[in-house]
Amino acid sequence: MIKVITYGTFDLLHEGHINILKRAKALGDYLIVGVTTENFDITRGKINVRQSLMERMEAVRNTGIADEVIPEEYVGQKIDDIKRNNVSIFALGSDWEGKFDYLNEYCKVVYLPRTEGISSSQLRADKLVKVGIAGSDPTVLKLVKQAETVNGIEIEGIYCDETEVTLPSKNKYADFDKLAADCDAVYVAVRPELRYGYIKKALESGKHVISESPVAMSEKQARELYGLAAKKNLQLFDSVKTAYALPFLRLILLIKSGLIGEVKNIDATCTSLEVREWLKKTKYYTSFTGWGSIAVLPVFKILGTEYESVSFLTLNSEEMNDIYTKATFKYKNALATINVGVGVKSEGDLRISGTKGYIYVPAPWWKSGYFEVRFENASKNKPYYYENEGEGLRMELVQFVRSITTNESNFYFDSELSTAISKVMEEYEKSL
Ligand code: C2G
Repeated sequence: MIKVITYGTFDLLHEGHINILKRAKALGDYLIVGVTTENFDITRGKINVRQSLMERMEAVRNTGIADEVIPEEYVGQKIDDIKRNNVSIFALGSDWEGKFDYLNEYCKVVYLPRTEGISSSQLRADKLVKVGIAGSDPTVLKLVKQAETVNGIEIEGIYCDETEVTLPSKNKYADFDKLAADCDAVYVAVRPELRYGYIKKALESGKHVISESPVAMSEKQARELYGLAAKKNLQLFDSVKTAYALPFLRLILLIKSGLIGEVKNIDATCTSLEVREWLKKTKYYTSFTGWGSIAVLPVFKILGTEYESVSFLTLNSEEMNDIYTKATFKYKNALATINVGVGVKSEGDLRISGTKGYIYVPAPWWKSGYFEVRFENASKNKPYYYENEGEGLRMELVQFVRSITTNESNFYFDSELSTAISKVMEEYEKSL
């Protein structure tokens, strides 16, 4: 029996894919199709895949052409698959001509003609989401940069009434309503106390929203916004980038798997020395409103949002309110402390302590691709490394486009988490 193997992402399965599968199958008697996993695609620079691995594998299976469908998870797997399955022919589209000649050592390599005029990228680009930016938070520049790497998203223009960052030379709008009217979605990067108003306006005019965190300064306002989004069938994304970053997602799963036992304490520190003039003018966007959402993320993701109480200690300087805040959460069976500062510099690390061991994430933990699981018996310590392309923001944009086009809910960051963050902001304000 002649076994043939081929690989691909097979996102939004189209005629070109079906043709290649048929051509590959015609080369032998038995066709194995390797479908790339999300992680493997990310490491090879393909980040805007729309469908999940399950959906893509199912679509390939449903063609009825493949005899076996397997996931492709790592570099070098092709060699493994060929050897293990006794494969005679490796086939791939002509766009890969020459790239897999090294496999000739293990089987015959065939490049098949590619179907012209159709591609997954084209299909993805058909559903273009136009995004308008409101505000001048420094993350605007990061978002514009990341948006360039994500298919299906386009920055339409920018509206800003106060600016200290050099904004990209995109269409400038003098009026927010006009910007919203020209877009499908709005990215809200105004000061914290103004966000609720902008988000509400955008949702009311039927636009999806991605907002810097917190989305509102009270629980009630956050609930109102999410209620409005649900009613209008719109997406509202709370943009805590770390929540979408692969290393952080893996860290949470490791903890849930019980590796360090029951989590009893979390210490998270986030600081930066920011010299922005308008920080001095506002009672907001100081340490807690600026860093609180990120610092509290591991706490809420690991211990949940049902804490029993929270207490705050805040330092002011003559120039600025809240140059440093320490917040301690008391849970039924655990504690957590977050330290945040914009006027004090400290080690921005994260420690998660459990009954069997602990996890140490070095500074800056919110974008670290590395962490260590440590035990009493240090010989059992283990390091973990992950790709962190785009610091979570890229994956967030990918999910944002996916949620808009498929109406899939935001699995990384739900409205309850976002609302809990707004609730903490409210409690912080009351403590002042
Ligand atoms: N294809 C084609 N015609 C098109 C589009 C794609 O023949 N119009 C072929 C590709 O050449 C490839 C297969 O369909 O053989 C799957 O394409 P993709 O889903 O784009 O996956 P790709 O990134 O090419 O994955 O390591 C190699 C990869 O696994 C191949």
